[in-house]
Amino acid sequence: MLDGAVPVPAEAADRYRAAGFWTDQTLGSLVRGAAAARPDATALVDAARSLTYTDLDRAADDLAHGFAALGLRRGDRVVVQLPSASELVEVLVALGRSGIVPVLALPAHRRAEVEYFAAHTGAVALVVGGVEAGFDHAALAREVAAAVASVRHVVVGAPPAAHGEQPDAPSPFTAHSLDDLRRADLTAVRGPFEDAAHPADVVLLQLSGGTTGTPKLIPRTHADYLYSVRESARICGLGPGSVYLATLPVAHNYALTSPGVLGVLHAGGTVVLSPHGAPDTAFALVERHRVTHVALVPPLAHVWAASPLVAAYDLSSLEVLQVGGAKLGTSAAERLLDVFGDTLQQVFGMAEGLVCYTRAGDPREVVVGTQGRPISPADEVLVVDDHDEPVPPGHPGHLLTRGPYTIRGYYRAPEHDARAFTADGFYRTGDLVVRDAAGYLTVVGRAKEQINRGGEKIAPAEVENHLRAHPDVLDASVVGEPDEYLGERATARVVARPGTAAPTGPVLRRFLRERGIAAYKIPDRFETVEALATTAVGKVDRAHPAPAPAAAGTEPQ
Ligand code: J2J
Repeated sequence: MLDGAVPVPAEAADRYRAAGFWTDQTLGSLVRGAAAARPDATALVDAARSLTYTDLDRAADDLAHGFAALGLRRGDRVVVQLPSASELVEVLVALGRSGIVPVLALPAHRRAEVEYFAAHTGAVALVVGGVEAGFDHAALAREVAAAVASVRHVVVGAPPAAHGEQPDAPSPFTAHSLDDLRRADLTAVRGPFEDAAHPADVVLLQLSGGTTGTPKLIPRTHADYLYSVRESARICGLGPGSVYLATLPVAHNYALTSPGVLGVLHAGGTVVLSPHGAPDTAFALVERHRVTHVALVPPLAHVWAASPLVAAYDLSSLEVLQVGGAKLGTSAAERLLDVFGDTLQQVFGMAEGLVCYTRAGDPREVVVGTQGRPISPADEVLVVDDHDEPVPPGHPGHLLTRGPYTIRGYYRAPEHDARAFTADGFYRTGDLVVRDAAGYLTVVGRAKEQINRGGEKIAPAEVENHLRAHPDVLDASVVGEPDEYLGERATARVVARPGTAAPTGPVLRRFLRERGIAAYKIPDRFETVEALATTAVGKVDRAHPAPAPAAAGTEPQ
């Protein structure tokens, strides 16, 4: 197994194999079955093109040969930051065949995150898009490659304007385009790629929502990941006739696996990739492609339910409208049922593993009021008090879980693991839930230091570290506050260094952007305070707004 990943104990692994949960399937083999069975069926549609299963299968082989020609091998890490388009899927399947391990950066990530992912994993290559939404990812990749010694190659997707230009010589890395990798002149070897990956290998490194100063990476194996994908596809009723509209970033675990793009490819259906989920674009795609399944986060679901365009398009093909990533309130759930009929499915999942779904046929009050029940009969769920003692059904407690697709540890993070997992391997999700007698979970709160901004997760400690780097900032805390649309938004409380004026919101916003953090992590509001509130044990108190004397001033948005 990949050095730095924590294996499942042999006894449990044997059980999962014996039960048929873990099979020999790998990500690379996922598409081969469908390509053989239905070669001309459409696998992927994006704004630029449409690929059959045969096209996708061949593209993955060509790219796998190309990565091999660059000298990349099974177990190597590469940071992948591509937009949600067909190339991302081709690259993931190709890497899945090679056994090369992608770190799935989101399109929103910037220098601080991408550089950290590359350095922490010792990545040998970066695979990135060109200019997307006004941001030059290729230029960012070149900067990161120059700064991180392990990076030898930068591979750029859709050729950027500067494609072919090499950075000022001498350069420690070489630049290529994905088209170079597909081309026969790079490698004489063509045709099917002999899969190098083993089912027990790490298939990819997912990003944790995070609670700490540095993001944590999640090593998932082919066997565990694909078990959750196959079961998710079954639970969500996917088949060859299914059409899934991907409106969320496909690199995110939800849109990739619950059942997401991989679930659809497993089932032999069609994935329609949209750059975003705004009703005008998304509804037109639903109508045109007769979309059956779509995954939303609550803020987007609110926009869909409130959109006057609902009446302007034929949305009658929709069978399953998933909402997950953050808590969906009961009145919002009722409204979705009113507008979209009996299509709502709640999804409560985490990139670390456990995923819960409400099921087709569940009573209305279950679909409205709960976040579903786990995928697997082997998912072990404990709801405990602050001393890890179980609470009775119907009482709130901390959710701990262990099972056939939940990690036993983060990548290269043993100290954090000691806190995030119990001694017997249960993951401490940080979520507060109530479990009913039938095993359905309702999320009632959160004990972890994380802000869930409409499904996008922010680790306050990470943003606070960046704020403290400002020369005029003595201290800072970032807290979540209720927001009608997003569920939560982030507010930064900033203490100025003595003798300096506190930097204003716009100044800090620019400062954070220049530090190279993703835009969604930049606080929505900034407040100046004289000191941060502390708890009885001297830790920063995020639950209470300000100490006495009260806030010294509030910066406008
Ligand atoms: C309340 N909180 C939720 C929900 C996630 C499927 C769906 C979502 C994710 C995901 C995922 C929630 N109600 N319905 O990976 O495969 C919060 C919890 C959880 C954290 C995980 C998937 N659905 N959450 O959101 O790794 O706090 O995964 O622990 O990004 O999101 O975040 P993440």
